[in-house]
Amino acid sequence: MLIRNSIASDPKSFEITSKSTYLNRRSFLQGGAALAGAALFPWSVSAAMPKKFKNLIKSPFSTDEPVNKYDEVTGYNNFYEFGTGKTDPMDNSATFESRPWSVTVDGLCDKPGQLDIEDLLSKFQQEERIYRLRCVEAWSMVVPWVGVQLSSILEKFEPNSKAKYVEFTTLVDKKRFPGQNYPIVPWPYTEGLRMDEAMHPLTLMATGVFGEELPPQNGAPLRLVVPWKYGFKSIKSIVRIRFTDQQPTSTWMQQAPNEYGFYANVNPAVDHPRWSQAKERRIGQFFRQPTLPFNGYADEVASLYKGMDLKANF
Ligand SMILES: Nc1nc2c(c(=O)[nH]1)N[C@H]1C(S)=C(S)[C@@H](COP(=O)(O)O)O[C@H]1N2
Ligand SMILES: [Mo]
Repeated sequence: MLIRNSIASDPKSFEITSKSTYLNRRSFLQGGAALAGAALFPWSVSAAMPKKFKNLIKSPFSTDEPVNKYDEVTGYNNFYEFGTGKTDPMDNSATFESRPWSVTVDGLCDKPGQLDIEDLLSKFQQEERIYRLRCVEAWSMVVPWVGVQLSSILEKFEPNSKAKYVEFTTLVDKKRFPGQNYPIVPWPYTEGLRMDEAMHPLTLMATGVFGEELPPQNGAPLRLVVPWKYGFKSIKSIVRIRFTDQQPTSTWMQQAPNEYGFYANVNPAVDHPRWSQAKERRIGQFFRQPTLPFNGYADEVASLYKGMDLKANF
């Protein structure tokens, strides 16, 4: 995601250049931090070890394209609560505490309540789903997410027939999210889905990546993954889910309504006002490749938008 006034005539080449430098810096920092930790605080090393999932089932929805490297998925991120640079989320999130954590689920439903992260991890089947993540900035990655089908979470709260949309909200905490001390975007970060999009079997509430619980930079302890939409729909570190009859106004619609619409379906045929959407650069590859309609999930989701003008509803 780019802010309106940033210099972005060619976001792709800009990003590729910055990538190799940050990856080198990353290995250096990792080595140094691990050494210091081991010598001074032997216990803190094991405390920081991410938890591995047991009994993961593999999803039939997974793509068989090669998965991006761990350092790419966790070191090249958009998470403005930690800063706007691609390495800021990794660099500024090491001490982020994602426990305890609970999500308020309310609005137009018969059983409003709380979703506790420990319950989500222990009482719901965790699946590994390898999905493409396609950022509106024209880069993409293939990510082995772990998570729970969103519909199986939402139905426990019994949304009623008035619920037409679901709104998601990220935590506000200026201490834990240093970026929130600056008016980068209007806080809290918010997103929304139509009810049928939220209940679609492809929509995942991610709890992990690479078989381990999510690191903070990828949205710990839970973040949305909507594989046929641009990455910005996949809101991180969620604290509230609200059923509503009004179309939610997402953060990016507030920030730049002419650039970022509510639907945000990956659409190579509709240009972003400042660049073409027709191609993408898979992080780690040199040549650009064509972007697929609905990010390659047209067979599964195109019917949700039958009869809609996708140029107007971008
Ligand atoms: N709360 C919050 N969620 C967010 C963002 C953000 O800045 N804040 N950035 C979005 C954007 S633009 C993208 S491309 C994806 C990136 O997810 P990743 O860093 O796990 O690849 O997160 C999305 N979710
Ligand atoms: Mo993005």
